[in-house]
Amino acid sequence: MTGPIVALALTLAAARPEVTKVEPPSWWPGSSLSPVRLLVRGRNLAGARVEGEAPGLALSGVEVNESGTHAFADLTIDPTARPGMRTLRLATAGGKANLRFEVLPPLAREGRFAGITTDDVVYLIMPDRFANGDPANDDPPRSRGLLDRTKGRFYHGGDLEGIRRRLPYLKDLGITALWLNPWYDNVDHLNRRETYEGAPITDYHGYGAVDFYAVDEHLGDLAALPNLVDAAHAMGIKVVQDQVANHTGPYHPWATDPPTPTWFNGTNENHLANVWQLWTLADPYATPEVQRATLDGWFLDILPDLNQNDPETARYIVQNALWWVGVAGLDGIRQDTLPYVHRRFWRDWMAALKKEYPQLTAVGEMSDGDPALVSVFQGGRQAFDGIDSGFDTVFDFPLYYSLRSAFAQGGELRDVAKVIARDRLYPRPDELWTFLGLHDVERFMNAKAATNTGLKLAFTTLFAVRGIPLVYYGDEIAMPGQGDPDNRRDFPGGFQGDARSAFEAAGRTPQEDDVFQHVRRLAVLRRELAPLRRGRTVTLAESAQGWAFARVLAGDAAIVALNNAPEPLEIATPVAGLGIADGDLADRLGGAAAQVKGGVLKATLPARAGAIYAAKLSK
Ligand SMILES: [Ca+2]
Ligand SMILES: [Ca+2]
Ligand SMILES: [Ca+2]
Repeated sequence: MTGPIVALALTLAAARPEVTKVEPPSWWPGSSLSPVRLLVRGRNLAGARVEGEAPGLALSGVEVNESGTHAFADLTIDPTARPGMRTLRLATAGGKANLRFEVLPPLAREGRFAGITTDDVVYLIMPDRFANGDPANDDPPRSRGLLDRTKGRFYHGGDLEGIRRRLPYLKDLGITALWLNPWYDNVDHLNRRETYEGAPITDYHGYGAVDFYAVDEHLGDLAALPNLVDAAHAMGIKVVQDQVANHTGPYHPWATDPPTPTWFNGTNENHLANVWQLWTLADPYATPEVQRATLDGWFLDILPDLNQNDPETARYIVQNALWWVGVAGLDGIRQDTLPYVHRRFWRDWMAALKKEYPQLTAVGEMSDGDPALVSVFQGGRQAFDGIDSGFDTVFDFPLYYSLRSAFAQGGELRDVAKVIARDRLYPRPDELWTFLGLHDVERFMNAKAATNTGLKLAFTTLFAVRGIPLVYYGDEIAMPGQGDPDNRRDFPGGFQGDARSAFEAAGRTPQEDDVFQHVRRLAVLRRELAPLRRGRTVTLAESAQGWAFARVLAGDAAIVALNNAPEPLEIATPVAGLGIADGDLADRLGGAAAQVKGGVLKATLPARAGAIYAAKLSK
């Protein structure tokens, strides 16, 4: 017995340390975040210490986890450190391992980190499904066999370079900001943990990160990203990254080898499943036990839930967000699954981002139809729990449901007005991100009563009500699609061999071009009429299928009149209180003019149509 044990001990003592990953791989001098907390992954790191020096860098306080697979250390970057690759050395009793780290030149702030405002029109793209700019990465050597355009849940070949090449299309449409679904590296093989009808899928959608510091090889690489961002900025288009702080993909290396024992809420073998009880998170009477499965449970019972109460995990996530913004020059962050992370963490996360990038904005996904619940997650005031998360804004899911109901499902327009009437619940309702569709819901055109006319009227409403309008790629050409993944079809003309290109007028069907031209016109109007972007809202008249409101800014107003009935609607609404003088007002959407006489605006709207009248105010 004695012999083998001695031999094993000798083997362990002699095991050489290895470093396989350094996170973050780079940083820049002069950052408000200092020191940088390094997370080094490898093997045999027990007892590691820093040896030698690297110019401009100081590494200290190395801590290694019990299994010797992860080391944490504080890295201080001298403000005068010159850009370039550095090699630091970790030494153990078993030997030495190099650790590579790059000092980057900080990006110029001019034209970057700008934040998304009510002046913007945002366009959401699922990068795999929009345009293929680089066929060489369609079926990459390291992840062969995941490409199949006939399958909804396989990669289709779209990439960052494809988006870059289509920027002129987006510019022409009137888009000023892009939100891209996650570009993190996702698993290089089939996802056999999440199956449909017994068949495995791929993580083409990007929400299953296995590396938070890399771009998926199907979409491009770390060079393609700033190429896209810089080209977009040069055209006046901002870029928003989709980040996921709640969970990792099922195949992230941490799932079987966490850096700390409490890195996740539970383990692969022993964890709670998420029960989606969102309302409990804003229930003033709820105990932590009631909320636990919603905050700490694993999505689909398979996505490892990050534990932001572990200070190391929290630092990792904050740094990761800062790193992407800093290396790519991003303007905003869309945060996935916002409510499933506790609000104290968001307060700290947001504060760290604002400290470095005061204009940067973050929008959170709080998917629920009740403004009373959604509004709790928009920062700017203390909520019932005493916490002001500071989180800039959230998506307006309540308005989305009402727009769909009124314009695609045969419902009433007054339900849209009723949602707006609850704006008092939000700290800043004007900054809500409004939308008709996105990647998680059935396409507008697949609803039971959807028509081109209804879609155009919905877009008119979207571009005229308060908020920051978001267009889901393809909705501007009335693209159809059922739920996930059929709602993520390839944009026609984005892929080699496509029979036609909807990126060009000649390649669009009359129905597609009809909607495209309408959205384009609305974007122009929004640019020309400042009240549509920045004006306060004044409700003028409401009925079951009629609605008139004004957006008022200084000496200007935009009067918006909407008729969702299948017959013409006569409207007569007092506007003298706004200071609108008598006379004719042209419909900037091309319809008949309205008459203001004796302080009353009169107009006849055709069936299912909207009008936007611009007016000067006398007071
Ligand atoms: Ca490609
Ligand atoms: Ca990958
Ligand atoms: Ca969680």
